[in-house]
Amino acid sequence: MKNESTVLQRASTIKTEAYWMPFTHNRYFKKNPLSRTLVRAEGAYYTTAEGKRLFDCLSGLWCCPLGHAHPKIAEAVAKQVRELDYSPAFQMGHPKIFSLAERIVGLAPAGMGHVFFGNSGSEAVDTALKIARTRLIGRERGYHGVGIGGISVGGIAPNRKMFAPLLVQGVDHLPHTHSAAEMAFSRGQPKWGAHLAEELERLVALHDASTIAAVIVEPMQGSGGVIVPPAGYLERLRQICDRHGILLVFDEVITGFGRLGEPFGAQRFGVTPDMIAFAKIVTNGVIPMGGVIVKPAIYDAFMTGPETSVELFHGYTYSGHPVAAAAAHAALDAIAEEGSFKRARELEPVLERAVHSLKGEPGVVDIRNIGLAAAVELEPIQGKPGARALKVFERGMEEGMLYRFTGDTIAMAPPFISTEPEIEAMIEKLRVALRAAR
Ligand code: PXG
Repeated sequence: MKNESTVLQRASTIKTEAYWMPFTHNRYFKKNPLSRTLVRAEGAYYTTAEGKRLFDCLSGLWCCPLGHAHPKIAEAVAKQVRELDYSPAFQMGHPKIFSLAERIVGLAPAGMGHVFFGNSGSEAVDTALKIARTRLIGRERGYHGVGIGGISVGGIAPNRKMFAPLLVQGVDHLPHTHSAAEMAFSRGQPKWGAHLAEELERLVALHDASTIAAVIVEPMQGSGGVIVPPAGYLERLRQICDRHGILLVFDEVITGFGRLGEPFGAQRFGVTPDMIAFAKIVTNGVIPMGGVIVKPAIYDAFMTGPETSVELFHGYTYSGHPVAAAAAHAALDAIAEEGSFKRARELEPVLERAVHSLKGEPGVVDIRNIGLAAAVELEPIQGKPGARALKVFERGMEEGMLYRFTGDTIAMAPPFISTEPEIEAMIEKLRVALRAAR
């Protein structure tokens, strides 16, 4: 294809120096950029600047499970750009964002009422925290984006350490729920660990409930390495929050819109929070969008004062962007037409069976899974944390697989459009890469 070779040629002349890459080892990347420069995407596959096809094992960064270049979404975006490309977010509205909010409330667990929009998970989280106001309780190993609020309630040490003086005051953390001794290689929800929710009682005793506004947790910790909530844990958190009048916020940036086979983790686990932060899959990753779904009581609490006064001094230029709204409508249409949530549920046991077959492979110390998400944790090479996972990642690309690695954990969250043989191949290639990286 002439077109294809032009794209590849153009990519091969890229100068990489000016771009400061996010969450990336810039210097290492820039030594050999072409193998990791993507020029095309279609369905469940990327093509690199070297012309190599890669299976998209993490659905982009958890956000593109309906497949790339989805014709419906592409068309909706193109049409929207011509019809209404931008509409001021403050004091103005447009039809698609009102209908989208209604649609998202319809997908959320019963009892939710309103949606506030931003453009990312980080903005969604910071919005939820601003709605709750202080004091805030997060959790160890939690990832809530990179806003000052998000890193303050987050529990991933390197993300906090660099910005320690900027962290929000008066935040405390629940312990994370992972225990290698109690739950290594468990499938789905571990049986051990519900009691860890009682730590919230300890924090309430320490600070007094009247000083605590909200607890924020990911129903399943994604970036922390697919840490699955112990059976009964989220239920207990809900009970304790209810007992003390504390808001429970679910950060569903990863788990929202089907990753766990239900619209939200809330439905998968049968626990309804007071606010849900979402992003990513809402537009299939095509246009940035995020937001917060809140219960009516929360919205109503702000609707006081003169009718002409602004109730919440918060918002973004691109809150509820029309093109993002069009992409979200098309993504939700596609989800409904293609039965994506059901498909994710069907593939869950395929992924579970396949990924747990890696037990016993070199360096594998734990395997975790739920929904269409799985992680394989590796024993770090002595004195070189992250080096083993990097080797696996690089070998994976040679094998045609784009895995995600952070630290020494390999994460996978394949597209909902994956076939069973593709999921099996993703795991068999990982086996090859693990054996090569010993
Ligand atoms: N909350 C959660 C639970 C997330 O997973 C964010 C907030 C922030 O979203 P934005 O859109 O601001 O990036 C996230 C983001 C990974 C990975 O490999 C995860 C995320 C982003 C990039 C990589 O696990 N999650």
